[in-house]
Amino acid sequence: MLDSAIEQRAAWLRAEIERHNHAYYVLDAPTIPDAEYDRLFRELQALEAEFPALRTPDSPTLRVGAPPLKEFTSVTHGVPMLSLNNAFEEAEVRAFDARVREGIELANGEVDYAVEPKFDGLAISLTYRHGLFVRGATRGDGATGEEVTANLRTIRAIPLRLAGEGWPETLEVRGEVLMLKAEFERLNTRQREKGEKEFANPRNAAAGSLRQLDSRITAGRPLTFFAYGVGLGAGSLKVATQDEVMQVLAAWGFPVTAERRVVRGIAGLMDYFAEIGVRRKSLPFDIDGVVYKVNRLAWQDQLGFVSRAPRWAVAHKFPAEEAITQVLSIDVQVGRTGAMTPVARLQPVFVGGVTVTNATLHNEDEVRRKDVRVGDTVIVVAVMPEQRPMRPGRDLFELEPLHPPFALPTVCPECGSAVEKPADEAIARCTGGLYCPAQRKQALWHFASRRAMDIEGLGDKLIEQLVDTGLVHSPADLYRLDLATLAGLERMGEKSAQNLLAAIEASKKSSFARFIYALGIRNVGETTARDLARHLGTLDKLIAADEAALQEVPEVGPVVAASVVAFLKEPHNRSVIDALLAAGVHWPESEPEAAGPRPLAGKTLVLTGTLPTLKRDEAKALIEAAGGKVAGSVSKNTDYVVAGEEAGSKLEKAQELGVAVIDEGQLRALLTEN
Ligand code: 5U1
Repeated sequence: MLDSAIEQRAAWLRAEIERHNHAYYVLDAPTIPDAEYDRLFRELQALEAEFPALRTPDSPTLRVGAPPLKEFTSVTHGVPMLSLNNAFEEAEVRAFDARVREGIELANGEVDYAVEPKFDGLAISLTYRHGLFVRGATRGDGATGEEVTANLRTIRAIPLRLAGEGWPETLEVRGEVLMLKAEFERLNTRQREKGEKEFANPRNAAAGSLRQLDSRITAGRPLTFFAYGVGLGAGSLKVATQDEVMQVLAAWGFPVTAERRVVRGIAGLMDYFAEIGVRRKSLPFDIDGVVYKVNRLAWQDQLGFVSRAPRWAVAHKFPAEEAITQVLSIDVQVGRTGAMTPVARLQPVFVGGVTVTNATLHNEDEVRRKDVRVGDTVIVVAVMPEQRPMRPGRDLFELEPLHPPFALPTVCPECGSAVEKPADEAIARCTGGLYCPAQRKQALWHFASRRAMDIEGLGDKLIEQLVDTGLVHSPADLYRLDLATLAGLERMGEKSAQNLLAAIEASKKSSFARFIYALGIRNVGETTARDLARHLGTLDKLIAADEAALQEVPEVGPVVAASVVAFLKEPHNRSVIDALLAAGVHWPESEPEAAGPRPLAGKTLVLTGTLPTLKRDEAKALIEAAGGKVAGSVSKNTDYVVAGEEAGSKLEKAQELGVAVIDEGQLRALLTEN
């Protein structure tokens, strides 16, 4: 049994500590010296340690964090958390105000708006039952978020028990968790001193702190909170305006910003925007705009929502920050599929809360269009050609640019293979698919996949290990792995290693079609690989085929033909193919498809509408067996359009281009010609 004097003392300590927390963290007006606060806190901790039954869910000692969670659980918000529509220009704010006035049918007069800064933090929802904080969650997708109660308990600005009276049985309070700029600087100094990673900006620091499974870490981070609205329970507040909602929240112990106001009409909104814009830098927290809300709650109800955003509120955002810097070099990055992306390396510049050192330039055409060059001065990356470094030209009176226009390299910077850029594509690619280190993991994954060489047990994680440890550079290296090496890998037992070796061995016996597919040639899927295998029969013939010969294969057009030729022309790929054959990869020899009469050889046909007796697949198979090709669309290269019932735009296109249109009977006649 607990002594009631001890219970009373614990209750008094809880109330006293929380009173000081509120004074310090919410009102920013400390009432006792830190040492005295610490003494009260330690006394309560000692009492709770001795008499665990004293621990109540609103005890301030819980603010030091709890043992780590395994994972966050997801929770459904009682009322969805809304998002805000954005306005960037005055015209958009005017349009918002006009929609509001139209929605509430206010022909004359102006609307009062409750306005406040738009905090650059993380939106959260706090649930109180009978005045006690019971659950806190992140916004998530608005309908469900992650439960972060233990972490939110550590934030001293969040009341664990509501002050005042008149709160609904269940209350959801919405607001933003953030880190004050000064606290952020102090935290980064501490991180630096401890040799730990610094945070890029207060928002990242707040997000990283809130998403900790170990709330003891969150407890050590200086987070704060501002309330700005009510979810569940809003209906039972006895108030008529947004401004009164904020006053009620403040009375219940929540921090609300002192920067909020009620303003009238467009002029009021624009004045407030200008005022906060001027004071933005000196505010203690980061903001990315201001929020305008129709003040009268009855009008808010009348206006309602469109999808997830209220019609009665809008975020007026500040323009994105800009900074001027210099292009130091333009490098080329090779992606997993061989796509080459030019990237500008910049003189590091701090903008929008992060240090920018690189900027993607998307593709070569984009670089040319913007004419970005080394040495150029850029606003993050809008080019300022007038400041381009120049040197005297041949003609003494003219200057010429110091650096030439950007051009992609003709060979891949990662592996030295040739670069291919189809005329009608924006993206250039490295052709060394089997060999290029940038494409290695993707190439191996594809090579081993079920429809390719079907190496069971060779998944993403293992490929990652094999490549990262330098054991495998190309698919041919797979066939050199031995039991001791594999069994020595992390998370790989002897039995799994044996199974994998058996699967690699079994994959040596393949088919020509699978082998072609496994090479991962761009634009060559499983069906095309089968067509190529069927029509060419041998690897030698495939390698010897030029683009024209390849286009003889049904379904193979100029794009596929060019990809195949580029891939097989690349010596690096050829050596990997040779190594695969030398390792024992093989398939039954077959002759190219028996040569019967081929009345449609070299002809391209397009099928449209419903034919009287032949299904689409049957017609296609008959045409291909007769040596013809079936294309998906009509062009001037089409020889015949085979039209059935309800033929559509393809028929019109054929007539427009003067392509011969035939019916099923005429098709059958063509098929039997010799
Ligand atoms: N300051 C503030 N930020 N903010 C964000 N108020 C505010 N209100 C919001 C959101 C999403 O939503 C209400 C309009 C529901």
